[in-house]
Amino acid sequence: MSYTRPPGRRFPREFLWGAATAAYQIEGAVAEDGRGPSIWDTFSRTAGKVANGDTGDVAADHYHRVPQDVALMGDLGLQAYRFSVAWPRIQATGSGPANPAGLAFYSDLVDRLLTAGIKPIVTLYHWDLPQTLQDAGGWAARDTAHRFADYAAIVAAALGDRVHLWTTFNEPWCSAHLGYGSGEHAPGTPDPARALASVHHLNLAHGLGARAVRGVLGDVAPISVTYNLQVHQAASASPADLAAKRKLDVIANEVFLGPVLEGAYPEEVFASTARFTDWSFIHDGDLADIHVPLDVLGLNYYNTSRVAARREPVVVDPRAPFVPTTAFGCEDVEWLEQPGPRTEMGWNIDSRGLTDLLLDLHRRFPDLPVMITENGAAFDDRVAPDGVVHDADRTAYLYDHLDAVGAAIDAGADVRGYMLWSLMDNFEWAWGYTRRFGIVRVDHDTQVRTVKDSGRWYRELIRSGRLPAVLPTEVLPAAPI
Ligand code: GBH
Repeated sequence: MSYTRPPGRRFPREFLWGAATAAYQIEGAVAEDGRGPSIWDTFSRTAGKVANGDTGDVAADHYHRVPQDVALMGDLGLQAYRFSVAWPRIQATGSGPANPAGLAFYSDLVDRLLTAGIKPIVTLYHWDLPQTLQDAGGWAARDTAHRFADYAAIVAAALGDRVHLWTTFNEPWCSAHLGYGSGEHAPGTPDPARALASVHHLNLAHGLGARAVRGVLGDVAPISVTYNLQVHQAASASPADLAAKRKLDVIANEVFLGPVLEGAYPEEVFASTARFTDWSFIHDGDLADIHVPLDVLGLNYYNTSRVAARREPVVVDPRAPFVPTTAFGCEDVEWLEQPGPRTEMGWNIDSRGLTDLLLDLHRRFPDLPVMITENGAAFDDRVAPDGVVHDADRTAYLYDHLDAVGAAIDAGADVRGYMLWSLMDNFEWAWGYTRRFGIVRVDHDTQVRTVKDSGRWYRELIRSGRLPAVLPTEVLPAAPI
């Protein structure tokens, strides 16, 4: 009897293959050409906040290496490149006239990408708020949303129709919940009332920013927002565990999806957070401003979590000091250990969660196309004697997740592309340079770039547009890039 291998997965012809980065994580040059300080400069220089005291002062020195980095993207065969614009390069203090040198940097990058046949996908905000705006209240201050709209209009006017897709925000959950909830990210000041005000002002800024971009470029300007929607799996089908899952879905996901895509906050959140705020920062007309039609929903996906209702009744003393957390008002919910393998971040590997998420979104928003704007993994890369990183673990992670994307597409989900995180090793926020997500290795002393095995595998995947039926155990040796 002969066995025929399944042919593997062929992706749609127009499916965009790319890779992603973010300004503070790769650029360096933090005090050059008029760039002002951001909250991440301040945070990374505060003792105890970032591993090893690392900062983005040099990062991958991308600011000085654009020609060679774009050439590298071309060698990898990328069809799109997702990067972010550093607000403090454009407006050093977050308001006032544009800094021509900052605009010139991104304009040159966009031109070089287009010359190389690579579509630019621009994120306007990937966490580097100008410090001056933080001093005036940061995202907890309503005015920051208006400042963002001004900034968005400036960038839209400068880069114009050369941009393939605009993204207002990368993971506003992180800005609000990690910045003001757990304190793991800048500004690092746990305060649930300010966190929830920040949620609303980030939503407002998204709406005003999207309107500003369309005000400059017309309604044809393609606009998206990127969320790290969290896939909470209930530990059982009991009503209590399902309610626990819903409570976390609301505080992590629905506070963004609701207003942005449906025009309303989920009612439950007002009760579950009443101890912290009365939500009076929502003004008349805000929800109409926030609820703008989007062309694409961006999704960053890494892992899943398992949740349950606590067995013991939980009594919360309203006068007790706030215990830093990202799950405001969810003291009665507990996280359970996820089984299975983990990446170097300690995050579990669960590619089926991505298929489930894509299909849930497809059922709920059938007309809204999705793009995977980040997916990837940190592993303990070793440089082999031949000078290359044989990162079979990363390739396997990418393979499984692309297979999960393919499964969702086959079941009807409209997924337009995949931006791998990340193009190159970089400043991994609170982990500094101790974690590596790149398909290109960066030697953080010499800045030398070396394509890893996963990068060569990705190049072949892009070339063929086909995910093989099985992951080759030997990941494309020879053929150095
Ligand atoms: C993204 O955020 C960022 O956009 C990017 O800049 C960053 O470099 C990249 O990911 C890698 O970190 O509760 O232990 O199960 C990732 C946001 C939020 C994803 C927390 C994982 C749950 C971890 N992350 N989340 S856990």
